[in-house]
Amino acid sequence: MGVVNVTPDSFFDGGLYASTESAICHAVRLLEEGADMLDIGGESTRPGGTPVNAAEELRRIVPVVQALASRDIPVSVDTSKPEVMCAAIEAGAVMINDVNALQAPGALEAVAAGNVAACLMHMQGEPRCMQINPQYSDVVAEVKDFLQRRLNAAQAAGISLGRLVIDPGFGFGKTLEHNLELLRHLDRFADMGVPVLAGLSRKSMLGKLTGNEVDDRIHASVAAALLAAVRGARILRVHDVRATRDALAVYNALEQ
Ligand code: HH2
Repeated sequence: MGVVNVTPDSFFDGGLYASTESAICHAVRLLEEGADMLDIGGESTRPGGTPVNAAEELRRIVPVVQALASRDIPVSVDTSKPEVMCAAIEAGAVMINDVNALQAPGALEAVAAGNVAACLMHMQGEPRCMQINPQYSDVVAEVKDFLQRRLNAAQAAGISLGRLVIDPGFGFGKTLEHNLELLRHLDRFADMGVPVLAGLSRKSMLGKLTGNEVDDRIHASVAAALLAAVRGARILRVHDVRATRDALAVYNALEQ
C-alpha cells in the first residue's frame, strides 16, 4: 500500500503532494514502482497535529480519489470522519482506513452501507496528545483485545469479516518499547482471522533506533517492513514502494 498524503503537514511527505495534480502524479509513480493499492490521506495524524474539518479534507482528497478510481486503481482513504467516508466511497474508494477504528458515530454505518473494506487501527488517546506518556500493562494483549472488540462491533453492524483488516497502530500512543513489543509479536495479530496491516514507514521509532532524521529513514523503513512481513503482515503501508518491493522480492523468493 503506497501512501499519498494530500496535506501540507504530514510528518514525511507534507506539502509535497498537496495539489491534486501532484498527488495523482505521485500515486501513478507509486503504482509503477509496484504498489498494489494506494492510501490517500487529507488530514495528518502525526503527534501534535492540528485537525482539519470535513470540508477541507474532502476538498483535498475527492478529486484525487475520483481520478484514480476512474482508472480502476484500488484506492483506500485514510479518514476517521463518516461524512468523508461516504464521499470517498461515492468517489470510488474501495477501502476506508480509519486510525480511529470506525468508533465515530456513523462510521460503522457508512462502511456497512458502502460495501467497502475497512482497516481498523488501534490508537491510545488522540493525535494531539497520544505521545504524552502512553501506558499499558501488556501492550500486545491490550491492543489485541481492542481490535477484537472492534472486529465484533463491525460484524454486528453488518460488515463481514472478509472485508476487514486490523492494524496495531505503530506510533499511535506508544513508546519505542511498546512499538518494538508489538512488532516482535506481530504474529499474534496474524492469528486473529483477518489480514494484518503494518505502518512503520519513516516513523519516529526508526529515528530513535538509528539516530536518523525522517528524510534518512528509508533503510530502517525497509527493514521494519520486511520484519513485519516475516511476522505475518499482509499489507505494508509504505512511502518507499520501490525499495520495499525489492526487499519483498528477495523474501518471496525464499518463501516459495
Ligand atoms: N500511519 C499514519 C497514517 N495512517 N493508517 C494505518 N492504518 N496505519 C498506520 O500506521 C498509519 C495510518 C501516519 O503516517 P502518514 O500518513 O505518512 O503521516 P501523517 O499522519 O502525518 O499524514
